[in-house]
Amino acid sequence: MKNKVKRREFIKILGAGTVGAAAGVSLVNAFPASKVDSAKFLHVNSQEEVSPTYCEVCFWKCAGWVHKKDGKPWKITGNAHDLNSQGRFCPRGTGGIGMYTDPDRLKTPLIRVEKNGKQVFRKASWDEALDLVAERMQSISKKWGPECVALFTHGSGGTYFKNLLRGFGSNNIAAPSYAQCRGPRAEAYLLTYGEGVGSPERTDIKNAKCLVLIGSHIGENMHNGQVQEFTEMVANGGTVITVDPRFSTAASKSKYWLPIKPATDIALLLAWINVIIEEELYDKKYVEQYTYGFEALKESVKKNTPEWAYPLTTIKPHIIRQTAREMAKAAPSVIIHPGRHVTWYGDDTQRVRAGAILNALLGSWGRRGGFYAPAKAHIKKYPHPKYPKPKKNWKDAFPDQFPLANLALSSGICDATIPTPDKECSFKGWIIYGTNLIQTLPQPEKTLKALQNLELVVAIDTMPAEITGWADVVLPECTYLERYDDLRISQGRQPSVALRAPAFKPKNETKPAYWIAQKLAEKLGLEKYFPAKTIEEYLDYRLKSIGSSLEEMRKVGVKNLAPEQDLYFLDGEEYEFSTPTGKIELYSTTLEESGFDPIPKFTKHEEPPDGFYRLLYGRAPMHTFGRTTNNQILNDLMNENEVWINPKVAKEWDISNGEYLSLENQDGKISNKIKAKVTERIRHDCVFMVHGFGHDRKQMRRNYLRGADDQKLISKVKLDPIMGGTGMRVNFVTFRKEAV
Ligand SMILES: Nc1nc2c(c(=O)[nH]1)N[C@H]1C(S)=C(S)[C@@H](COP(=O)(O)OP(=O)(O)OC[C@H]3O[C@@H](n4cnc5c(=O)[nH]c(N)nc54)[C@H](O)[C@@H]3O)O[C@H]1N2
Ligand SMILES: Nc1nc2c(c(=O)[nH]1)N[C@H]1C(S)=C(S)[C@@H](COP(=O)(O)OP(=O)(O)OC[C@H]3O[C@@H](n4cnc5c(=O)[nH]c(N)nc54)[C@H](O)[C@@H]3O)O[C@H]1N2
Ligand code: SF4
Ligand SMILES: [Mo]
Repeated sequence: MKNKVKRREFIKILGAGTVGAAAGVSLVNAFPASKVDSAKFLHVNSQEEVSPTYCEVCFWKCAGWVHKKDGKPWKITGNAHDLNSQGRFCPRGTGGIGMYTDPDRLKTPLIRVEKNGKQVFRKASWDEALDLVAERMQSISKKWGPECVALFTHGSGGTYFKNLLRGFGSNNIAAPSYAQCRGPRAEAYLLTYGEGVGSPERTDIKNAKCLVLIGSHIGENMHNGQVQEFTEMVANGGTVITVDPRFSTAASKSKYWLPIKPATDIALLLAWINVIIEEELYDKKYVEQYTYGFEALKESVKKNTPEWAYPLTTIKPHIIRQTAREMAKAAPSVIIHPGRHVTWYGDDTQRVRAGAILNALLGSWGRRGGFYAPAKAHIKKYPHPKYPKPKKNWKDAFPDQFPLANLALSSGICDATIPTPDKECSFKGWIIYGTNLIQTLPQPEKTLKALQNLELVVAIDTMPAEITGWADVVLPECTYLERYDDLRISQGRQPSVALRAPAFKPKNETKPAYWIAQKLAEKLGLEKYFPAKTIEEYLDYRLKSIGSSLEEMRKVGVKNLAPEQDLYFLDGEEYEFSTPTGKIELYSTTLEESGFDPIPKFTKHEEPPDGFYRLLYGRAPMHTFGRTTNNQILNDLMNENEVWINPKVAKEWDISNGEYLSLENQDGKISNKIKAKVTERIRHDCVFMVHGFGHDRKQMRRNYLRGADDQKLISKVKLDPIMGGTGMRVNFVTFRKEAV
């Protein structure tokens, strides 16, 4: 197929406000101590108003209250009845007001036009912008079928666009939180236990006596409820074992820090399994009753002794034995944390499975201080007609690959948009909701190439993020503080429901996602999929099905739906797991059938060449990816990232602490300038930086060229053959003293 699309140029979006015009005082106060229920103060002061919300600064979705004083934003606090937040917000959540006040926000719909031979955006009315989107979607549908329009989504408002796209006839809906994040974990637990760990995770951390963190950097990874449970566990004297090439915040709270050589975790996990089996430290009764394939596992790990693992991992054999015994001593109140962002080296499903197997040997699934059985909320959906059945889906572009992927791969859709000699590209239109694909997907040059092959690119965002510069149509959403959204329905020890209601009127011409999707549906003749006239009607219907109402939820914000019950297995309780054998599969029959190792094995990964260091990345407590770096309140706390370098390495390169330099990767990709942080807290064979910095769009004036973007250096990935996750820690960098 000839590419008829005119080459898409990046367009800058001109900002209007003045830098620094946003609300002044820093509202940030990490975990403010107040556990007071703000609802009680509803009428204390006539100038103070509160309205319920759940936070959108990350996807933990804490419920809280937005406070206004004299109609102006004041602060956000936690809802005392909310189990996700325990009544306290994290620093990012309290800084959420900065999303609303950001002067650089998108303000009006924009359409790409050509002016004097140059592509520019012109302001458009909602009607014009949505007419154009509808017209192009219909034209793509006529020529290639509705399935050739894909949706990328991350965030609450994505729900309505999913509904729209399914009604349109496509189920090509992908989130980066699968192939770039949790996908391998979802599949590894499904293969082993027949179900996933969910979000918030079903880990009973507060009752655990021993917690093993493989990379998971709790504390920097600031998922509120989890951090609070971690703190409680540590305060109660629980043992933490942290495996991380970097001395993370979690490592600083640990009894054992195992500074493992990156990319060798499977070797350590197999050695632990070996010790637990050889020293007969496993839960015999549990293993016999609930698991399948123990003998095969025992045989398979015979050779994986601590002595075997030592030269691979650099962790001494006696430490491997000691830590295995610590776990066994705490069993079954022990958790090998399943991780969250687990797309590291391409063998990620197998690594997470090795941890899942260890949990089974220690008998922690279904046990207090291990993994509890979460209760789920049952809330009626608003009825709508059946969706048409799509004739094809993204998997058709990869007939022999990733057999066990259960969700669409965002990176896969990107690949299937670039035509190759043997394959026509399948996608002609992208609708992008709340995900900055340029910084989010690895191999950004591939993303740019795909963008050139599209007839329609729509970006629905709140900020002029990188991705919006590549769109044909930019649709400005109002922030979460200016809109209703679908209910937050959480699983957990108790299921719960939370309401987000607008605290402020949408600024400028911005609109909520529900409104945008519904209007677009009307233009496509798909209004039957949005039968509720307004979101208020939609929410009220759903809430009435649990005996509540929109009116009540506006007052209480959160409802916990049932008392805690049946969190753990009763002693010897019969239980059928949803796996092919009905047991916890130490030996995976599904993996065997699909031609993969039924028991995880260690394979060696490529090592950095001389003068190069493995590039690792992670989180900072006060930021969520790139979505908060332009937020004044959070930018005040951290306005650039640094590259962590071991002092020995720094000495070799004559790099001093605080010096600016650039990084260059194995393919000659060069980063923006970044400050060196010379520290003993990282191994000599790797460097580390926080993801989400290094924006290069002038329209975001506060984060422009602040720090470096790790994604620019991720030009290589290793795909997980089981489910298509993109292993991203396979890039090596060296230093360029002359910073660019
Ligand atoms: N190199 C590298 N890549 C990574 C990661 C990494 O650590 N390093 N992490 C991976 C992981 S774990 C994940 S989950 C993904 C996350 O990837 P993304 O979810 O894409 O994260 P962001 O980069 O923050 O992009 C969010 C976009 O949503 C916009 N936005 C914020 N609020 C709203 C809203 O209310 N409405 C709308 N419409 N838009 C909004 C922001 O302005 C921003 O453009 O990235 C993955 N990719
Ligand atoms: N503040 C904040 N919190 C967040 C987010 C955020 O953006 N900001 N994002 C949320 C999201 S979507 C996700 S998915 C999670 C991600 O949070 P996690 O799941 O905790 O992230 P990881 O990438 O697994 O962990 C990064 C850690 O892994 C270490 N590491 C790197 N390579 C290796 C290795 O080979 N072996 C071992 N053992 N360790 C290694 C790094 O040094 C770093 O400490 O965080 C969530 N929480
Ligand atoms: S953990 Fe923090 S940023 Fe995430 S939802 Fe909760 S308060 Fe918001
Ligand atoms: Mo993630």
